[in-house]
Amino acid sequence: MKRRNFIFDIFSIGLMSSLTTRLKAKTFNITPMVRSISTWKTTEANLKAGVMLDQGIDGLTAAVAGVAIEEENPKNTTVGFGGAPDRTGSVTLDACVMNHLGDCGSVVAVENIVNVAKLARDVMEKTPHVMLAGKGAEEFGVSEGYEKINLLTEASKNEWKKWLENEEYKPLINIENHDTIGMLCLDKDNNMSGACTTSGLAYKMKGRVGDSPIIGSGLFIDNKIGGAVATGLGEEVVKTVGSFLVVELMRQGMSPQEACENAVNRIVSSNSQKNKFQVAYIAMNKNGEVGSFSIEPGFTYMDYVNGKNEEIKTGSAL
Ligand code: SD4
Repeated sequence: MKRRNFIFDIFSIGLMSSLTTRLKAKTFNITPMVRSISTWKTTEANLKAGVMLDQGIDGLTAAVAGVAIEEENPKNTTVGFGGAPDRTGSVTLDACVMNHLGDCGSVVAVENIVNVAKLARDVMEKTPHVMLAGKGAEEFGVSEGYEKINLLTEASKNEWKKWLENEEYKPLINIENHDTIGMLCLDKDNNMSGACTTSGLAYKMKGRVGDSPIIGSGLFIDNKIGGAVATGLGEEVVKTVGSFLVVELMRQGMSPQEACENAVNRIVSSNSQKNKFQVAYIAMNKNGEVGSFSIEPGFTYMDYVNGKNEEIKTGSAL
């Protein structure tokens, strides 16, 4: 063999083997367990899902029932009924779900319907589509028997009126104004599903859509690897397809914690904005290991495992 070819062959063998190492998906030795995690201090919602998982209910049903608690909670001004309106005074909701089969459903900018994660599930299971937006989503909901109700509570209306006095749009993000719920559920069959539901950023422009209903941004599940959900400034999550990124990093061998840190740091290092903002991820792999990380301090998430539901503080990049 000529020396040049020999060197080329050695190089290509090396390249091939490093490629196959890199492309080999992570495998897990599974110990059966159930676990649910959800963004922010969504105690009741996570407990609901966790108890359902302990009862043997599947992950998707548990996740949709869990997040419904926040959708129906008028005090949570970032989700469902009582959510803060856009700057014209309309409450518009975004949600999505994804199951262990890789099926997904999403609804975008829906008015007058409270349980939009369930509606996203109905889009997934009862229509030939993945996403329905605005009036179309609302009409589909009504045809499925969802009740139409005004989502704007007196309290949210009053806050909006106060906001109108200066009309300063500052989506400063943290515990004070962020409670979007994203939830991941690992069920007794070791299947993972998730849901994400929000009213988006308070006083957003009419028609604005964030990351939460976008599969891969607000939520992503790959049942061979695990799942991730995002909360925070959706514009920044969308730019890096954040939840998909976290799952892909886990596929390459990172722990959920390492993957969340990596995805957050990617936003921090490529950030063109000078303003402060929050983005946080939570993730779980097929072994039931979890991780979480945020840009700004202050983010917490709920963790239900072995019958215990606890609030966990996360580390942050800044
Ligand atoms: C959005 N990511 O619409 C959502 C907002 C959020 O807690 O997470 N709020 O950008």
